[in-house]
Amino acid sequence: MRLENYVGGQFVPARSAATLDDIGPATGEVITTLPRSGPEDVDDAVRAATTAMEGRWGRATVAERADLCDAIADRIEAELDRFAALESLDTGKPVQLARTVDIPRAVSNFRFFAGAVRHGRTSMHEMDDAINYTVRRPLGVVGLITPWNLPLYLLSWKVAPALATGNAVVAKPSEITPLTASALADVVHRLGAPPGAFNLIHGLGAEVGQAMTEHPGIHGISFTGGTATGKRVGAAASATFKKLSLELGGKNATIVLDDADLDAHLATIARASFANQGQICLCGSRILVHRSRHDELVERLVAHLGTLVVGDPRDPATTFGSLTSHAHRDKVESYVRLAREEGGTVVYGGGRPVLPAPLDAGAFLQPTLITGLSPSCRTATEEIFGPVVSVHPFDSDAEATALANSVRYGLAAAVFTEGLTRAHRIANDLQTGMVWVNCWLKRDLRVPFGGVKDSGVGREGGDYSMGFYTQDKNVCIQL
Ligand code: NAD
Ligand code: 6OD
Repeated sequence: MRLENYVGGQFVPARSAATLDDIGPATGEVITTLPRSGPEDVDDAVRAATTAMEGRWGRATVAERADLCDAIADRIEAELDRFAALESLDTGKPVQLARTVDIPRAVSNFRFFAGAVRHGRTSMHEMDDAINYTVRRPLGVVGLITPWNLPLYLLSWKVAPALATGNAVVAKPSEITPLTASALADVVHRLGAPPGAFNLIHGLGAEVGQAMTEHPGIHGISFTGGTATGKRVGAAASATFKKLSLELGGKNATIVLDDADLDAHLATIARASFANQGQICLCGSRILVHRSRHDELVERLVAHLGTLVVGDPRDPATTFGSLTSHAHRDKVESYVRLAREEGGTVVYGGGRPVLPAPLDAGAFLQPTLITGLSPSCRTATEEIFGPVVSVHPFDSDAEATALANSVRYGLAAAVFTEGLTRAHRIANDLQTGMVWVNCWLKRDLRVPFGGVKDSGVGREGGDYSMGFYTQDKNVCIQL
């Protein structure tokens, strides 16, 4: 199996014929190769997308666009096992997680935006002597750049609204996890979508992503990834006045108040910390807990972590897989060392699990819980993006909020309390784009998704995505 780009309805190698290896992180073995594309391949894709907008795809009706999204959803759903196996192989995540979260969510993304565009509304503003009506038109050619942690989930979160609203897409998935993006291109191809409506270019961020953000033929960029990369994307995209959506990093707080019902919520607190091996931008990598509940929470979390099944991602019984690359594990491990230097006590994990061959060569790291760190130390304030979570006591709701707000990021937070008034007050005072109360990652696809501070610019989801991928035109008629 060799992956190829998908340009103008054809599967093609990079013009240079250069390739990159795709490594399966659970074993370190090469799974396949992918094109190491360059600016010339991006040019080809933009040309194909522009031609599509000038041709059949640009004239597609709302019903045709919605039907295409529904058909993509149906195909992915019908091939759930294949997609889940590919996602697990590429990322090291448990296949069961891919089967129950990643792939079903990709299906929902396509179905949701098919429905959204079918039921879309525009506005009319009446004056005494004139009427204004506002129409929504696609942006044109949009560039979609995505990370490795939830490959198809996040790619489809962008492709679905972009196609539903009538844009032509140039997509660039992470070079670390290209498999399901290629499987999506295969589905689009088999469905006979108009050539050039969906184009896929594989390759490195600095080579393909950078060329996309600089390309004058791309009218908008939706980027999900790290904050440092987001800065580069923003700077490059501004030179050609591209519309921009940036979903970036986080250092989210899970706040456990003195009245939290741990019997009801312990499993959610653990999931918020360690789901997908802690590699979800929304994971609560800092647990702030009222001092009166600190020891109880730590003890119960340690017991819970002991029940996780670390091992072969292909095994349906596995609940904790490998990290997505060896380089990333090196980075996460460096934070465990740093935490020890900063005076932390590792109360669970901290090392590599002992696993049989070939998993012994995989990028595994135990779920790791650390106490005793200052909330202002590097471990507690920098994004680690892995299964390393620190626990910090506080004495008042005001202190919890201040600690939560003390970092440069502002993506999400979760609050656990039985007190409704306290929950409202804390939710109001938190400097984040999203707050969950007594739950985590509960998703209604209509609500705004995005962060403040260094966690990004703009919102995606529901009307926010429909607005991002379109431009409004007002027509004023004198009566
Ligand atoms: P990354 O920033 O390294 O890469 C993301 C994507 O950008 C990849 O496709 C990469 O190839 C590309 N890229 C790299 N350099 C580029 C450049 N100069 N120009 C254009 N594109 C470039 O991020 P990652 O390591 O793949 O993912 C982890 C990061 O993503 C974490 O910081 C995490 O918090 C963040 N993330 C955020 C969200 C969110 O919704 N806020 C969701 C998932 C991940
Ligand atoms: O749920 C979503 O819509 C979303 N964008 C999740 C992002 C998760 C980050 O890793």
